[in-house]
This record gives sequence, structure tokens and C-alpha cells, in this order.
Amino acid sequence: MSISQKLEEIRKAATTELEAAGDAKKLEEWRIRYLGKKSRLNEVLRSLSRLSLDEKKTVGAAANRLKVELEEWLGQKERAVRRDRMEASAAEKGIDISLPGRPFPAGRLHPVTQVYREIDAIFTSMGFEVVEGPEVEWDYYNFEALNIPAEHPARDTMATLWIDSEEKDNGKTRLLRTHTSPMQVRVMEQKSPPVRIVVPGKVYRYEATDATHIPMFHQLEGLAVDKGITLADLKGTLYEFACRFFGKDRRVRFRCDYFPFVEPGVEMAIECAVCKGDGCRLCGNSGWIEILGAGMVHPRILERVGIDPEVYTGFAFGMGIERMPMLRYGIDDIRLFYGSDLRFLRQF
Ligand code: FA5
Repeated sequence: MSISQKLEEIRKAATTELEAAGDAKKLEEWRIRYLGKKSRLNEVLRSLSRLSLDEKKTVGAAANRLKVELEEWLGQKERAVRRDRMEASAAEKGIDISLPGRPFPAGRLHPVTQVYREIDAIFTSMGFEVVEGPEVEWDYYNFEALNIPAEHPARDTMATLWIDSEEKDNGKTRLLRTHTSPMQVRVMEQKSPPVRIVVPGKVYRYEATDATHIPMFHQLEGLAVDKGITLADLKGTLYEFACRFFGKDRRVRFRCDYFPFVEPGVEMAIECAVCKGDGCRLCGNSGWIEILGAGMVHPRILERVGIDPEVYTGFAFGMGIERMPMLRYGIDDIRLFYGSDLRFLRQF
């Protein structure tokens, strides 16, 4: 029998047997018989080496064509068997597989998460590195290392949620951090200048809520320490941030402020988005909303972490993140972010 006749015979037998194979087990047996290593087709392919060059060309091409055909038929049959099985199972269980699927609502990022990722990206593009720190903090880092010892009046501005209530004055007491500034000290303890970091995260204060205050909110701390850093660098960095986040037309205001861990200290405010500076409920009729505290890192803090204040200077700032989307979109109540009202959240 010539090789071409042999191939024809294989094709016929394979077609008839494939027709009859009605389940996955039979299909696998068929695959081994017609496409496996010991199949007759494989034998033909192996025997090609003994043929002349001309024969190899014609017979080889025919054998390979048959192999491709067999693989395609197998694929079609497998899909048909799978479909039949699904239909049979659906009919048995009374399921109508032709019904359209139920829509699955896609989730999305919370507006506050979207905003702090955007703010992180602005500062990263200016050369700042993003780091994170613990929300349960020692009294030492939250207060003492920042020039706020026990009994200091500045503690009253950040009503604290304590974790350990007993020995409140030995610096080893735990609390929920009231700001992200403790990370200034933690980072400077670990890293020598130049330092350029931002720290986004949750902070907690034991405060009554109103349109601009909530007990858990987010801050973003910034810190830059190097030789020759001045207040002009701080103002330039924050102006650049405000232009990129709010647009060039929004007015920005810097005023003196006091924080024990900076000298001098400033606060930055942005023109109110709701009243455009005329005064309204949101801005307490002032036309401005304070978004951050900032200043030059106090020399005593640099000394405490082993950085020579005669050689290095630094600036730091801490902004309230929720206030940013409020000012950008004219949202007049901070509590809306955490009220779980999907009609509000879906707008972002
Ligand atoms: C601080 O927390 C300082 N750590 C900021 C700082 C950092 C000063 C570095 C100097 C150097 P303050 O308590 O003002 O400062 O809070 C900073 C910002 O957090 C405020 O401007 C405001 O935008 C926001 N904020 C404060 N309290 C609340 C609150 N209860 N709810 C929402 N946002 C708040």
C-alpha cells in the first residue's frame, strides 16, 4: 500500500471514529490513537526520512496537512461535546442558559483615596519619596520629640485618643496619632540629609464634628532637609502644588502661625470654592479655608535626631487631605465623604 493510500485510510478511520466518540474519555482515547506518539500517522511522519527528496516534499506535506486537519476536528468535537454536556446539565437543573447575565456593579476608589494618590503623584514628580508610618504611635513621637512635652498648651489643640490611659507622662504611652508629623522624627532618625519625603495617612482627634471637622481624617506630611533650604523653598513648593492641584487662578494666602516644632511657622489657606472669597457657611464667612500648617524645622528637633542645625535646614508641612477635594469641587460638608451615600460618592 502506498503512503498516500495509507494516509487516506487513516483519514477515513479517524473521521468515523471521531463521529462516534461522545464524551471526553473517548475523545482522549481517539487523540492518543490518531495523534499520539505511537499513532499510525506519526509512524508515517517518522518514515519520511527513508524517502527521496521529491517524495518527502509531496508525502510530507500531505501527512502534515492531515495532522493539522485531525487536530482541528478534535478541537471542534471537544467544543461540541462540552456544549452538549452544559446544555444537558442546564436542562436537568432547569437553568435557561440563554438568559443574559446579571450586571455586576464595578467598584471604584473612594474620592479621598483618589485625591491623595493624585497629591502623592504631584510631590513625587517634584522629587519627594512617599513613605508611610504607624497610626498607633508613642507619645514620644507624636508630642515630646516635636517639642510638645506633657502639660504643653499645644496638646490642647489636638484632643487625643489615648490607647494607654495609665502612665500618661513617660513618653511610652500609646495613642492614635493626632497628625502625621511624628514621621518627621522617625524618618530623620533613620536617614541623613538630603531628605525629601511625603507621608499620607489617617490621623485621629477627639473632636466634635462640623462642616470642616471630623474625628478621623487624612493628612499628608511633607519634609525636606538639606543644606541651604529656606522659607522661600517651602513657599515655592506649596505654590507649585496649589497651582497644579487647584489651577493657576485660585488665590493662595500664607500667614504666620505657631507650631512648636517649626520656627518660623506658617499656615496656608486657599480661596473658598463655594463663595469664591465672599464668605459663606463653609469658610466661616472669611472667604478662605486653611489647608495646611507648615514652617522651618525647629533647630532643636534637628539636634535631637543628630543633624547639625548649623549645617542643615529643612521645611515641613502637614495638609488636611479631605479639604482638597472640598476646595476643588465646592463640597460644603466634610462629613459627606464618610456618610456612605452612594449618590454622593458616585460623582467622583
Ligand atoms: C497639624 O496637624 C500640624 N502637624 C501641621 C504641620 C506640619 C505644621 C508640619 C508645621 C509643620 P493642624 O492641626 O493645623 O496642624 O492640622 C493640619 C491640617 O489638617 C489643617 O490645616 C486642616 O486642613 C486639617 N485638619 C485639622 N483638623 C481637622 C479635622 N478635625 N477634620 C478635618 N481636617 C482637619
